[in-house]
Amino acid sequence: MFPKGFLWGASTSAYQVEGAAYEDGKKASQQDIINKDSFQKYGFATADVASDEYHHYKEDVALMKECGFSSYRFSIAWARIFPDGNGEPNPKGVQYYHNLIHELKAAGIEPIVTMYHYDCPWALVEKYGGWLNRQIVDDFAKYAEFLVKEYGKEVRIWTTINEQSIIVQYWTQKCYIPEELLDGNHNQLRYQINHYMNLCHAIACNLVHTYVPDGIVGAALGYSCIYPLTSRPEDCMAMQNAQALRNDYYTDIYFKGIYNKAADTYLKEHGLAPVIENGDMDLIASGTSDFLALNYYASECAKACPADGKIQIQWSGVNRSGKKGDISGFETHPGFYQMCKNPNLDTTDWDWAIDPTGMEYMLRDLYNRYNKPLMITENGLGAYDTLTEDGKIHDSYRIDYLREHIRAMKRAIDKGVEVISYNPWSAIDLLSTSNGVKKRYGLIYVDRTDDDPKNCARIRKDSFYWYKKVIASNAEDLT
Ligand code: BGP
Repeated sequence: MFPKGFLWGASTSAYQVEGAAYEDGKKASQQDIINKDSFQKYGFATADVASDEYHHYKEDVALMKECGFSSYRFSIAWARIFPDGNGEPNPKGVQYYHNLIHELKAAGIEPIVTMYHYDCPWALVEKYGGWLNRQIVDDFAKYAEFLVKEYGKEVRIWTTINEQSIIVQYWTQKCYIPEELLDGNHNQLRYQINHYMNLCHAIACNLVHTYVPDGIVGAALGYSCIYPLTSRPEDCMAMQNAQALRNDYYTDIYFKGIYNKAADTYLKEHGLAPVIENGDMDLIASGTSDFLALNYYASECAKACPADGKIQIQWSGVNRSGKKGDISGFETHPGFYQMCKNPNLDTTDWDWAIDPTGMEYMLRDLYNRYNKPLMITENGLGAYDTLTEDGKIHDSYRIDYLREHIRAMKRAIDKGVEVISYNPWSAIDLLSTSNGVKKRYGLIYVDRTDDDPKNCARIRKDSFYWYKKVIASNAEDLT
């Protein structure tokens, strides 16, 4: 059974919903630049308008209230607060989030705030390369301190950095990385960026603990449980290797303050390990997390692979077309593991394996190992939706997906796992990180296309009405 007071809601991120990319003093983030490029190359929408939540936030909060949300997870755009990344705060940007938070609180909705969701201010990229430079740790620290002091009276639940593991894997979508670093010889930088993020995460945890009296804080991690392709011992070992490098490498930092040994050894053997300065590990160990927030969409599968060959990370696992099977290959670490398709699972049109049981597996495994409360801050089905002539969206496929994942979460809770909240992706349709706006996740439809933002009218999908019943019954009624 879901406990009384369980937080139900949904999730978004700033650059994917807000729009108003250059309004009221905001300057570009790296996502404004990356998404302009994706528009040119693939025809995916830019972040200029996105879902225009900046202008629709009152309407959106009213819809969340109607649906019964008791929480809403959103992120703050660093470049709206500090347009130049550092220096003077932008009063209008600061006010926008006060307005949003007040609107939510007045509707009885608890804000769950993410400090950083892929959108480094472009000014810092221009100044020193953004995340490629250790200087960002100082600027992030100032930004995080500003946030907790400014909003800490109203915001109790904080997540620090969104999806470090996914930033490592898909660094060009999530960070601005100059062309000349993409030839495969600079993969160490992925782990260096991650190290800077670990420092930032620890600093942010300490800030919340210092300035937010009843505050709780943790990272939001993109997490897939990993199965072995077969029961051959070699595949099972490869699964353990993949688990170490893709998952434990992050969770061991958050909860134990150490780099996972197997992953660290592998990275050192291949010249990929980050440079660590004196005092870094002490700082990391001091910034303990109160919970782990999980973004779970799909499980993964790994198999053994020969020791000769090249490390393949760049462009692995990307499907841009939205046609099943059109995937650009699989991450390979020769002699360690290779990711592969799980023949037992159906996938979305973008080749993400649909696996509700994986949610239960993940929750039980993480709780067994770390014994800390868990939150689901993302989970959802990216799909093509059709707006019918009479203005409806019949997304039964999304309802099926969410229902089975809620059931899986319930099974984990019934076996003793402490889960605090469920915030599927996404509250409303928004700009996908990899596929424009035609890949939709929302409970609420946003009427726009990749090349035409139209008026971004909001329309409740069938899943909205279904989720409303789920919340009202604390998930007793999932029909
Ligand atoms: C997570 C991100 C989100 C999001 C989601 C779906 O990795 O935290 O920002 O968009 O995945 O991914 P996509 O948009 O690429 O379909």
